[in-house]
Amino acid sequence: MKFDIVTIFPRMVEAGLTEGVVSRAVAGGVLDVRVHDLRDYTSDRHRSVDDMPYGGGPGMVMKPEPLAKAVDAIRERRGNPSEVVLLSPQGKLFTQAEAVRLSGLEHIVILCGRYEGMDERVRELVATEELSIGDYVLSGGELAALVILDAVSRLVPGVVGDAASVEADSFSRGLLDYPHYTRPAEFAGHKVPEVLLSGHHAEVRRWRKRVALRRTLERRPDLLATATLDEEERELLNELKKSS
Ligand code: JF5
Repeated sequence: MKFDIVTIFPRMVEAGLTEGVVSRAVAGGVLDVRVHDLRDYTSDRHRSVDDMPYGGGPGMVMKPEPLAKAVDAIRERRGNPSEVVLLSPQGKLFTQAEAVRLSGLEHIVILCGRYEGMDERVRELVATEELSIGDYVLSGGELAALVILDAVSRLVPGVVGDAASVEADSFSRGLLDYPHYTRPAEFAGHKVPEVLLSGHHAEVRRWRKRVALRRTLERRPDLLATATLDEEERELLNELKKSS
């Protein structure tokens, strides 16, 4: 899968590509990631990427021309992308379902914003969609681009070694994860739940389901509306709702 990331801080994005599963997938050729310096697509002496807002107001706005030129150059050198994603707090929320959708595409361009925002014509003419990674303000889209790259990449076959661990991930199941334990069996007075040491596999599965459901009910009840529950999980959830 191909990714092209356009930014005024290429080293910030590259720094996020030097460790972990994504970096190994890039090294192994499963992912093809290029980072582009937006200033390479400016045409003035100062390599300006921003300018004052029409109508006044605080801060600066990203100019449309360098972003349009950068995407044109990517098209010529790397082929026609499946999507051109603009990252901003105004975008549609990026969820695991969105990560699954994007992981099925061949080539994604990501545009990182900075300053107070982008000229609206970038949305109209350059981007094909606008995504937000959550309801908070970042200083720029670079960290959001790394978040999207990571979440999408781990769904691409061959990026995460163990496919079962991708499948088991919290949001793939639509519920929060159950608690995990490893040795020692007691740490600072806190014991590992007895059932996990018992060797009763059916009991372990049932306990994990119950605790995952209880956590989801307490912390993220919104997830229960869309989660697909099996028979046993529906029963456990009804019991939990009665006792709470
Ligand atoms: C950005 C102008 C983009 O702050 C964000 C963001 C928050 N959630 N998802 C993305 O993007 C950076 C800053 C300023 C445009």
